[in-house]
Amino acid sequence: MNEEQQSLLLKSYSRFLPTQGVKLSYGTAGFRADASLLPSTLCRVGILAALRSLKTTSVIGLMITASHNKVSDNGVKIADPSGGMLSQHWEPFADALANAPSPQHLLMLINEFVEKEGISMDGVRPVEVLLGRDTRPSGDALLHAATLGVTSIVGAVATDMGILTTPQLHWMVRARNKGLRASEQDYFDQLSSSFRCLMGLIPTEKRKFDGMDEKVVVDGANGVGGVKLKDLGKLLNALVIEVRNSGEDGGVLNDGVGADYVQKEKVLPYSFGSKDAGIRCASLDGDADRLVYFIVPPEGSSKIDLVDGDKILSLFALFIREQLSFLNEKEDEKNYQQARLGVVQTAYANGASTNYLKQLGLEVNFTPTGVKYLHEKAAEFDIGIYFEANGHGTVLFSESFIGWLEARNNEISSGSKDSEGEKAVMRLLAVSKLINQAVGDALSGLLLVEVILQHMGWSIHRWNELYHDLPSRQLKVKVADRTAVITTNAETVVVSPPGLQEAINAETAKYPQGRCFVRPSGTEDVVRVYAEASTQEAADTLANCVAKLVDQFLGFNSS
Ligand code: G16
Repeated sequence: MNEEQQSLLLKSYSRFLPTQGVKLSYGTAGFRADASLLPSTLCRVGILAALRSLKTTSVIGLMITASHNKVSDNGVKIADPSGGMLSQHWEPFADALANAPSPQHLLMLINEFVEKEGISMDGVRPVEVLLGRDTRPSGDALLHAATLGVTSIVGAVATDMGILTTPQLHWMVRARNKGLRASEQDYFDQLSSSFRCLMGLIPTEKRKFDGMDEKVVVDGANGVGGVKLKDLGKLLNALVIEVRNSGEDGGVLNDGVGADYVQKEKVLPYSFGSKDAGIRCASLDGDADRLVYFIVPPEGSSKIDLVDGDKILSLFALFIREQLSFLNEKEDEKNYQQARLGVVQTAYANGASTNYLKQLGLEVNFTPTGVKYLHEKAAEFDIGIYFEANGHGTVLFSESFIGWLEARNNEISSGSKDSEGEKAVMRLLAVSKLINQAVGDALSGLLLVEVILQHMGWSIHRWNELYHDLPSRQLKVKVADRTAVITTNAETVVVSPPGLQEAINAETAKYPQGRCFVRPSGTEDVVRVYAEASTQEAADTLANCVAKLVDQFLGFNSS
């Protein structure tokens, strides 16, 4: 590293000093903490993003958001050249860099890492990092810190893309690296044109059907997603989107609103009530990478019928399976193609959803929580659908399958478009453009749900009846040190502290259809408890008993 480079790094170190006594770790989706603790972290993540850009000779993304966390928190997610999450083998470096206690330490870490990775810091290669932020008030200051970090690598350019949803930024990074147009307008154009294409392929007899409302009412979590959805909605026909909790009327981000609240608490978000009974409702999270639907019950109850990520996955799987079945009809030779379809879930997936997917004959895979794991697994298939129950997920198409669809679609464009095989080709290609290939995206997910419901001729009630969820309960437990919980088998088994898993097993065995696991959150300072059983009362009791066990083993008074 030359002198100019060293002095730039030292300058940025001294500009944003780390908070004494605070150790941050790269969690489920990057760093997350109270915003006041983060300027030095953002500056260092800026350095890391620029180094990643140097290493990959590609554009990298840096998104300033704390997603579903409270408004006073903030955080950062990093988008790799593919638009997916930062490669996991860089996470330890991110941890070390964020916690480097002195300027010498910072320089030493960078020197060692750069050498290990074979990164040449000659200042002649183009380095660009796209920066986005959500609507949090701390976003501006943290953007400044991140920009300083990026530009403390000689020759690096930090491009401010403005206030965006997380999936928009990931989409832009992917598009830029593919040499495609990558503005927000391009994103909206791609989503709206593929939506129109899919709507146009719906048989006319299915266009009007029982119980289907043209309107979907969406809770925007008082975050960035609501306003963006309004903009997108203006480009759509045949669908009316009413956005509430857009944050424009002073509501607080994620406070009694948003997908995380709706999914975990299973209650109505603010501004929804009995007037909405029976209507199709949906909720986005704070940075619009999660989506859940819900049905408002008749008057007198704040409880909802939740149509969660598992049901979205099931709906997508049904539709894609149907299209693939058209391609498997041997007599339609030109459109004959066998593609491997796989689905990916986590331990939070309701047991009833997994049974349902298996009954459909689908290959169901499990990974730990975190889209970085699910995404990686789903990418092994020609079409991989992944969803967390919390509504984070997407549908991935392999390059080779897209290549086949495109080639076949070009032939079809100049010929007939009558057979179901031909329509399946056009539909699948449009789905691959509509649904975000980089990361889970509530906006594109919502449009795909809406199109499929219309294609099936289904109301939200019909969709919700695909299977009946087993009653479940999720709780959070504050403990002295959540990192003391170590799990295995896709987070279903605790290996440390010793004895905790045995105690959970003994408790779970008391309940018919009981299932329970605990894991440390990677976004909040809590241990999460998930319990499932044959009745709601049993699921609640099981969750509460296991929460007490966690407290006994790990609470502030445990020895
Ligand atoms: C992030 C991750 C998700 C994960 C969620 C909760 O979502 O992207 O994959 O499910 O955190 O993680 P944990 O249970 O470890 O706190 P988001 O929407 O908050 O960025």
